[in-house]
Amino acid sequence: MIGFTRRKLLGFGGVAAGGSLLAACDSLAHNDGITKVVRSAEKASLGWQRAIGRDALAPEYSLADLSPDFKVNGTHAPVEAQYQAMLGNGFADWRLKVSGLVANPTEFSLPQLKALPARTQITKHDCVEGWTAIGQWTGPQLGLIMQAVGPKPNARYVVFRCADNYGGEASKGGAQSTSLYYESIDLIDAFHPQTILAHSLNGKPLSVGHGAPLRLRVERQLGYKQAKYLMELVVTDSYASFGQGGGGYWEDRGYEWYAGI
Ligand SMILES: Nc1nc2c(c(=O)[nH]1)N[C@H]1C(S)=C(S)[C@@H](COP(=O)(O)O)O[C@H]1N2
Ligand SMILES: [Mo]
Repeated sequence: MIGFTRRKLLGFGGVAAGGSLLAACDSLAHNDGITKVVRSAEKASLGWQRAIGRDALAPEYSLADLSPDFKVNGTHAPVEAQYQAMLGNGFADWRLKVSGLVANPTEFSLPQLKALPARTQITKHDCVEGWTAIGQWTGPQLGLIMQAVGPKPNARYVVFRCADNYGGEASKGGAQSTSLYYESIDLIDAFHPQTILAHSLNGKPLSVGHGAPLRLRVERQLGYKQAKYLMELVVTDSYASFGQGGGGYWEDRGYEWYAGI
């Protein structure tokens, strides 16, 4: 296993420049399934590789700037039986499924995702409701996952399927909504260096409130894009057939699809 310092330095850019994910993480190299996936991803097509490099960064902060209390918003604890069962089992049965327009559909366990080179970033979360909070997020770059599964040339978006029905909590009126939370971003944001699948906040595994076991951080966009309780990533050429077609739970209710800060 690579050391912490090297792991910290190995951003997606570093991996891409080195040309090999295998060199980046020895423990993954011992996993045959992932080795195969990663090898074939190295023959990726130019179509999606052009998306790499449009990487103006959102501001990053220091440890001294961390908010003492990072508010929990939206779903606080998914009521869905499937989620409750996975939580009860410490997420041992949870898998992140990656499907759609990819060369190698793959399922990642939490230990596998935690073994990948990670990025740690201290950023400001900005909710449309008017509050902000600064937190330190850690997890593998989505670009690394995308490189492993190999988007097909016609791939344009990544759709994030979540475990929670936002309206399902009693405090929000019970089963008023029948649609699970979802979000989508384009491949430019998917390959942005600050777009990570975070498993930790402020150095600790995500709490249920903040989206355990895994959530999206896409730092140039607003709070509602930061999908919690990730279950599945679908790579697609259009998000029209998901939810009500707006590209996300709140987009279906009138919010902007590109929620730039
Ligand atoms: N799955 C899911 N993701 C979600 C939400 C939600 O209700 N469900 N709420 C969104 C909104 S509006 C915000 S501001 C942030 C809140 O994240 P936090 O609870 O970690 O502060 O998550 C976003 N992602
Ligand atoms: Mo929000």
